[in-house]
Amino acid sequence: MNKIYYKLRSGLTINYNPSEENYSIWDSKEGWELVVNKKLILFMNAYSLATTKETVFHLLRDQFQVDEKTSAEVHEYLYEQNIISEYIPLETNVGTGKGGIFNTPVMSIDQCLEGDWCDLVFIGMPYDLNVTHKPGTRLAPGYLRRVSGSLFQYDGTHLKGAYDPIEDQQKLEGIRMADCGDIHSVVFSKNGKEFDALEELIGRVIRKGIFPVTIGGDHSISLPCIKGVAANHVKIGVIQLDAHSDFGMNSFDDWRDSVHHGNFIDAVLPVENVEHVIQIGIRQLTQEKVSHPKIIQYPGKSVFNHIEELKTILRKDIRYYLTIDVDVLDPSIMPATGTPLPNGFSYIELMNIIELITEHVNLSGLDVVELLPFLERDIEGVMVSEIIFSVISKVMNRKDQYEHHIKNSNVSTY
Ligand SMILES: [Mn+2]
Repeated sequence: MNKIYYKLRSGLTINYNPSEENYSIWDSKEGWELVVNKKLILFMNAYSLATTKETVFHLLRDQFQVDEKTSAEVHEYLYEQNIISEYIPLETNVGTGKGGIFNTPVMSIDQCLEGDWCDLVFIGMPYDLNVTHKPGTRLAPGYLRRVSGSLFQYDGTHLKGAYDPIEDQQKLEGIRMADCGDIHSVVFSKNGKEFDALEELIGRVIRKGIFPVTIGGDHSISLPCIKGVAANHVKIGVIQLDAHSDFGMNSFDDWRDSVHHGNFIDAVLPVENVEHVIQIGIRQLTQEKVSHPKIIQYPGKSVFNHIEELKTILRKDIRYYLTIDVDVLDPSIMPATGTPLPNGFSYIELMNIIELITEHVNLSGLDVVELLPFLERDIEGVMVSEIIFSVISKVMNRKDQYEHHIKNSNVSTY
């Protein structure tokens, strides 16, 4: 039979009141306070590490001659008062749930960050207030959670990953993943606190050495992602696969008033430690030519004529963030997007670029944006799932190297 473990709840504060000669326990989260005697505090201490009821009884019997009946009563009391709660050790907890991207377990971000078991998290950002044309990308995270399982089913118990018959290779073997759900709000506000929440979340994930995969949402959600990644590295580069440059040579007084999905790069460029933004696939018509010292652009499919040049531009000594706007693909294969443009990448062209990028740089994060799903059909969702699978399996393949950098750089990786 499985043992049941209990553990002291986190966030409790103990105060000694000298005048009353008693103690009080205060829960800062829920706001209650409970006056208790010293003996109960000693009882509570016994649960500071996850333990069983029986272990606590044996401990306290030897120390304070507590009998079994009293021990059981006090245990019940602590449990009813919500001072101790059941504890499920992570090793058995991870992987039992389902419902996330690739059927990964859905769990809180605190669970993802506890210990060092987690390699990769999916984050949903169902935000499309910043579209200039057609909303609906907010539905993409939920849609991908439903559809992605038909491409790959994560098995958190055996961690076998998946066998790819084309490359004759086992992928994502031993990699632990979770889905920490959506950044949520009853009502989203334009460039509001949900952006701050996403930025902070990405920062926490990065500092833990976990690879974040954010599912948009419109393209403006890349701004908080990039800021969160940039804040935790000395320098980063951004690689943007997109039909549109999302850049207009604007300087914003307040980005919160002005940023939308067609200009968010204007807010990325001033981020000091963003070394450069490499734009691939751009084919949108603009009023006039615009350029910026930090932007390196390979319009349309021109990148394929400049592969060697690109390899020399991609730096080995900095980290990169990859943002994939699905409209980089040709609308004949990817019509599920808000602002499609003809003559985009074929699927294999996109895969070739992804291969080149993942081989030549160290990625610190990925987002996939602008997927505006036709909810009644799965094909575009499966395609985007395969794009995500392709990037993460290549990045995780290099995980040893990745961890090496984290360990040797004290939080801030180069
Ligand atoms: Mn875009």
